Amino acid sequence: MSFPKDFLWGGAIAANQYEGAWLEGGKQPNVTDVLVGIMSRQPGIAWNDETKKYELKLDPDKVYLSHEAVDGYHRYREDLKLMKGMGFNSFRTSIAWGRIYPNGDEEEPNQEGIEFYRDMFRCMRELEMEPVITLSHYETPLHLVTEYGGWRDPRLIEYWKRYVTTVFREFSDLVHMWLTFNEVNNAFRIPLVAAGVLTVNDPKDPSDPIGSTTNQDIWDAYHNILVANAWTVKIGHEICADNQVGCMLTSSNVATYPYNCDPQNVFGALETQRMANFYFGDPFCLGIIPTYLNKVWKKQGVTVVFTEEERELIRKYTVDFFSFSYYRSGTYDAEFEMSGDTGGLTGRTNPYLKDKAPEPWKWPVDPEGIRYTLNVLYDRYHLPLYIVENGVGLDEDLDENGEIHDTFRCHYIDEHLRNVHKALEDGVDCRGYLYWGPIDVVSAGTGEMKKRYGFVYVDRFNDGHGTLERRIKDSYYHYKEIIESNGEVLLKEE
Ligand code: BGP
Repeated sequence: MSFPKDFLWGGAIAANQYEGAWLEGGKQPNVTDVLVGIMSRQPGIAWNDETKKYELKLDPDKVYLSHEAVDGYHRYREDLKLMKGMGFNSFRTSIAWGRIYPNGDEEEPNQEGIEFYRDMFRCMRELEMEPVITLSHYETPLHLVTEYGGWRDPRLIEYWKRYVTTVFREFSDLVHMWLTFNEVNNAFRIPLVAAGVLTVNDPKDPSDPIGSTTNQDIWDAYHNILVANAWTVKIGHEICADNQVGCMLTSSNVATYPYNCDPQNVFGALETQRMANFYFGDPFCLGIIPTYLNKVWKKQGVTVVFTEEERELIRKYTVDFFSFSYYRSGTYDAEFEMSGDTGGLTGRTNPYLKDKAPEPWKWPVDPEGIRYTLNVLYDRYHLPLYIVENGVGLDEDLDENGEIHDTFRCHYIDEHLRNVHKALEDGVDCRGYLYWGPIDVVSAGTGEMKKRYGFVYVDRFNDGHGTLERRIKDSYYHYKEIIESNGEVLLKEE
């Protein structure tokens, strides 16, 4: 048995890490534009004591690489051709909300933004690649955050509905696969980007905006995002019957293993899975708001009330598929703090995992974790699954011949895909593997160029210099071979 006939093979990127042109074509800043890395706790905004509002104030000593990124805004045609060169039949990117509604709360969309994405999606279709489009990949317009506190304010539901209605109307002839909120289940770890939320009414310490964001505001954002997600499914289906709307959650922590069989650790692992993933996954996929949240809310002293109409909406408009990122597993031990970054929470070192990525990031490598994750998600939701992010970031330089021999990356992909295949044999309905990120882009977590995931190298560096020239790495040919054989080449070698 090989991979399914219509399996999606491709790669994934995001507008904010790829396009650059942060103020071109009518776009206004979004939340990632003010951060050097989404894990950073110091956004480039400052409190104005007169207006009692935050306003844009970038740090002149920092290099905001994402502002130019890898210039995808001007180069997507050539880049997409490079992707096609590997045989991609699908490609994931996001629409930067701020290209369509620059401040988020306008009545009318920005035509230039619409034209830009229309051409990009048309180009994907010409190259016979299925566009897989994220509606919000950490890209809430900054104005919505500084003016309203972002998703804590229910008015965002209306602005969001306007935005998604526009893009569904404009692009449903070209795009049928839509992902709602990228990794929104990171809401508590990185509230500003993942949940687009900030406490703007009387923040505790305005010089520490992220630290001043209250749990109540994050839960209000949770509430409003669940409602908005349901509206997205409803509107998407109404505008075009071919539209498939899925959620996108970081699911590295679905694979949270108890460190041992101590019942405390087993239950702790379960609680980590819940609060790192299922608290969003269950409402999105099953239409239910988990009852264990009542205890969490009580403990945190917050009030979260869904009206009967909202519950009904969430129950009725569940997603069509589940898409997710998987980078590594975590290991729960009650004695250790679970901490992490964009790859997920790790906890205690897992003694059974022998492999890890090289310095300096050293993310543990657990290919069997992807099989486990696929099985857990399928058992729970019985929905088509798409892996829309999996990959490895490496510190790479061209050798004396101008080449990059990224054997570690090839090995990483092989092992993960073999486990995807095992999950297929287990009976899981997994329909695609979109590698993160097939061309070097600005890293999400640390905002640098040095951390490269690409099959295609981009000449740009942490200090901002570089020609932006593209070069092919060894992994390009490797992935091409896998795709050409529909994965069979991996199974022969097993
Ligand atoms: C995910 C994000 C991506 C991405 C990837 C790798 O969390 O959805 O945007 O970049 O992680 O993370 P990083 O770039 O920090 O290595």
